Amino acid sequence: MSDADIGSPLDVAILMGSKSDLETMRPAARVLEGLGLAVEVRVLSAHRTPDETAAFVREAGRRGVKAFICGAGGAAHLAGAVAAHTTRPVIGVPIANGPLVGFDALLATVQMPPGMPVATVAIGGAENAGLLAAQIAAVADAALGARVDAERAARRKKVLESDAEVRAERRVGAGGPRPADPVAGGAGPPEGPALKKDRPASR
Ligand code: C2R
Repeated sequence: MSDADIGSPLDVAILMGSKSDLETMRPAARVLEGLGLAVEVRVLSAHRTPDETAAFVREAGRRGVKAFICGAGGAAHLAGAVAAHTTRPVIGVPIANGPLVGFDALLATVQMPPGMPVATVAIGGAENAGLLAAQIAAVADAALGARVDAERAARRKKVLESDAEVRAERRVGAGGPRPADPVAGGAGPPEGPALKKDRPASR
């Protein structure tokens, strides 16, 4: 095969079983592109397009893909089927879809047989899937690692800013910290009932 057949370099491939999964999966692409990774997003189904799925996994391998992210709902076999065609890391995103709102997809994605690992994130957890893929790619890329660290630091800063805002708002609203308010640094709530372990054992 010539270089021309190999295609453009690819860091992370994002697959989903249906276009109906797209809104749930968008955060994975957003996070990865924000970190400067080359991403390709495809609608490919282990059930509906098995041959095209397998062909894409092989092509992505030739293009240097570092991780696959696979989102699917219901009988979610996409991540497992992709894992069957590659030893690159596969991250599964169970999609909430249909009467079982993702519980079916969660079990189908997470319960892989030994020898075929799929790292499964939360139902609808595309953002974490993107971050995890970036962290995987960063193991061999110090510059990317620095960007991943900066992203984590930005999230920490945001939480601390929120904390400062809430504390300031409570100070303004209440005219200062109330003595019994644990959030504002007061004495905390009155003692509750004795813990179970302190009670005499029932017969
Ligand atoms: P439609 O909305 O197209 O009917 O799809 C998709 O991921 C989607 O959440 C309904 C749901 O079927 C899922 N699907 C799979 C697979 N292919 C499609 N679980 C697969 O190969 O695992």
